[in-house]
Amino acid sequence: EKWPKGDEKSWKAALRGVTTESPEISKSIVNHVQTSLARAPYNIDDFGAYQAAALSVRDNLIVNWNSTQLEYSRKSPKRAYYLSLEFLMGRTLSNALLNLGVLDNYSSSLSSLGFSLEDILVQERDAALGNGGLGRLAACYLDSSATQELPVWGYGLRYKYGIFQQLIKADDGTQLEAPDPWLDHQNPWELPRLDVTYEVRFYGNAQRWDEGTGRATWSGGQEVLAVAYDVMIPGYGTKNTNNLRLWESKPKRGFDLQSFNAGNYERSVESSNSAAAITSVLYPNDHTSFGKELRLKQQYFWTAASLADMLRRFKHLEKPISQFAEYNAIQLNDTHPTLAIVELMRILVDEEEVPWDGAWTIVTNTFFFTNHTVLPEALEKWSVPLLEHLLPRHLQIIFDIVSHPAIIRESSLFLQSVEKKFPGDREKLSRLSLIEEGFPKQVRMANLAVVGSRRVNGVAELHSDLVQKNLFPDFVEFYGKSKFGNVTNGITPRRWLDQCNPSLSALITETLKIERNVWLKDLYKLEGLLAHVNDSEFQARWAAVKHQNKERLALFVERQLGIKIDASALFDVQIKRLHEYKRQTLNILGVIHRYLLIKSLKPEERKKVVKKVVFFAGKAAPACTLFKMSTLLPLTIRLIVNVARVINADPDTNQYLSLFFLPDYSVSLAEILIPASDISQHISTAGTEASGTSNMKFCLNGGLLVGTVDGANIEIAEEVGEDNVFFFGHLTPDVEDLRYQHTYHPIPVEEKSPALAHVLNTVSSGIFGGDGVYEPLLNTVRQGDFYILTDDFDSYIRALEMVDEAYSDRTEWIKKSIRTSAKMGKFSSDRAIQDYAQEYWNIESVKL
Ligand code: RUG
Repeated sequence: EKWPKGDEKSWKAALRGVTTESPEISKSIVNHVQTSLARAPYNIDDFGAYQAAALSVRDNLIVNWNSTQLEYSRKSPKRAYYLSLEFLMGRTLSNALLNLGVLDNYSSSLSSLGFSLEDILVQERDAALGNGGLGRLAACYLDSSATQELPVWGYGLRYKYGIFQQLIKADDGTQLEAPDPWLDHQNPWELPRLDVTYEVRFYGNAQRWDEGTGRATWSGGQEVLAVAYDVMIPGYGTKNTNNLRLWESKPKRGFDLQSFNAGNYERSVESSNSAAAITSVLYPNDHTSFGKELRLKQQYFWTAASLADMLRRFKHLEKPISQFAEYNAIQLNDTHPTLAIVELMRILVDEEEVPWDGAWTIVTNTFFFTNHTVLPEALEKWSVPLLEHLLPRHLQIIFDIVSHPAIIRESSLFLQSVEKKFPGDREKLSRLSLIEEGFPKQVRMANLAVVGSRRVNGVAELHSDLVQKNLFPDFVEFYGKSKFGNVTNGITPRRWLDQCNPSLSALITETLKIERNVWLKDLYKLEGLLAHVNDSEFQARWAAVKHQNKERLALFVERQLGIKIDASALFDVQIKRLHEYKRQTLNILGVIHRYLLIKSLKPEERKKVVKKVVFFAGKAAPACTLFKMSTLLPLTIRLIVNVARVINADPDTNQYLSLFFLPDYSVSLAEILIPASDISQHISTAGTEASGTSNMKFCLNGGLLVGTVDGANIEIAEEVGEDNVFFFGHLTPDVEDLRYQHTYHPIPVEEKSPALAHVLNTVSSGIFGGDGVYEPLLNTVRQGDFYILTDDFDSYIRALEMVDEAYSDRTEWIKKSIRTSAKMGKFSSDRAIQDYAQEYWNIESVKL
């Protein structure tokens, strides 16, 4: 495209501050073009205009940020800190414009300068410092905390490279990974705080003083500098602007001058490279514990810097250290930050000279722990020799916690009761232990997190139940039930409705006859839509918005993949990380089943088929490495891509069924896909998906849900009514029995599900290419079938048939869609964050 686009006169007027619309905004944009970007006015492309607009918005955020932080300092409220290794923020500009209430003003200013806001917004790169649900949840919680005016800060790492960029190889459909250098262009949303730094130690020696005090001195080893970068988090419709502090690692002493002078250049920069490596890249795996030293370094670096920062802030209050937990609550987002428990003990005992028991009381009143999965492979363990090498003092403290008198007292009491109940049950105690016996011994981070926290929660009712019954039953017995709770996840309606679906938001505001900023802050107000379900004009407008969003997606796909899509077809979407338990394989096998069925019909019969377009998107953890067997997930992507190639090219069927794998799934891509879905798939094996959050996003945007009785699907159905959800499959209590049966009394697929057997054989026959390449994937279904696809396939197909049937009655469908959206109040992250604030952290809002 050619630029400059605008009219020179309007730029000059803007500079003089004499434009008719929002003169201050136009002037500030043009000023930033000239000063911050050092470009002549008028001489700017879309990206430059984005940068200038972002810098201008940032000026407002900074003012609000400063007032908020000043107010927090003045009022000294109890604060909460959200420790998360991942914050999947996505784009910021549109969110900041919305929250500041200046969207229209910027839109008109930009347009007077010759730009369209829409073109400007897409210039921004996603901040993708996360893998999936866990990181996006953290981002939603920051938005809600600021909106609820709660004094909450996030702490994370400023990775130089976020989640990898996913490319799909054109010839065979395999996933390729490329780095995501998201900071290559200046990041306008962060404030480098080069003066806020802490030294973090690794390796070295821990010397105990004497056994009595439990104190020690830790010295030597490597020292690395943590430098703070602050990201401003504006609340919606309030001036309150919270902070997300991200740490970058830097060498403490530049480079080694001695080696340099001796001519050994490489040696001279070795240690500075190793320091910088700590925050260089996000680990692209969720649900796997890797045991890699660099990952452990990340975890300690981040928790140590964050705690030092909190301590410094607390000291400004000039309160006795014994009151630390009265002023600070720290939320552990999964086990990743569990070392913070040990680090706070170290600070209190070694540096603040607090007696051990007092320190332990402070610690166990400060921390709260959220578990996000019951999958055993995700539970983090660190080997004792690795800990001893990297963090010798922390290992001592962990062993001291194990033999801490109070714990010993309790456990011997507990042991006595166990003895009584289960005579001779030594296994129970070994299950409770922080240390797992073996070669080498391992520290169980989840057990440590439970022991060191005041309360523990899961992320949906079913999950929290499984956390108590399956994951930590011995701890429940040990501490009693009251230590364990549930906070069902939530999503921010600002990004996941108003921003991604402005037409629906406008229709809702008009229909409810209340201000947008009222229902966007009190999502239960959506229930008011129920009064309009039978209004045919409203139904038509609701349907028109959905259609418009489908057209938008169709256009996006056409631009990306060059294929036209019929927006009147049923849009069926599954977007999430690729994982065996999420069962993308079940979905693609279902698509093949549908294809074969349509293919077998006579041409006139085909016309009765419900037209459908199926979308997949999601990244697979790179199929690794020297140490770990590669997974079959990339093979699932390959199968999807190659099935898509065949069926999209089949003239017999392609008007009735088409299939797309959209590469490089991201927050921004989700913002296009979610408003466009008629139906979305949440089909994990029952009992495996802790919650899921995209299910909530789809439903909020009037998409219906096909799913298993799992995670938050269950609570969604409770809210919207089971007749508005398409449930299928075996229930959680059946799964173990079925797995047992697969191992000891296997029934051949041909017998269990002839339809599935036919699909598997078709793939084996090679019609989707691959020369036997899919056999390992198919064999996981034919043998073992850990995720019970063979048991669920027939009921899955029946659920999809019911979807077709329901979709054929378009008026009924629209009613279901409206009802679903109307009942999503519970799933606002504002509700979730209030649960944490009241039931866990005990913090209150601070009004500016
Ligand atoms: O898999 C879970 C999702 O079910 C959940 O909705 C999300 C947020 O609570 O967290 C996901 N998760 C779990 N991400 N990583 C893990 C394990 O570390």
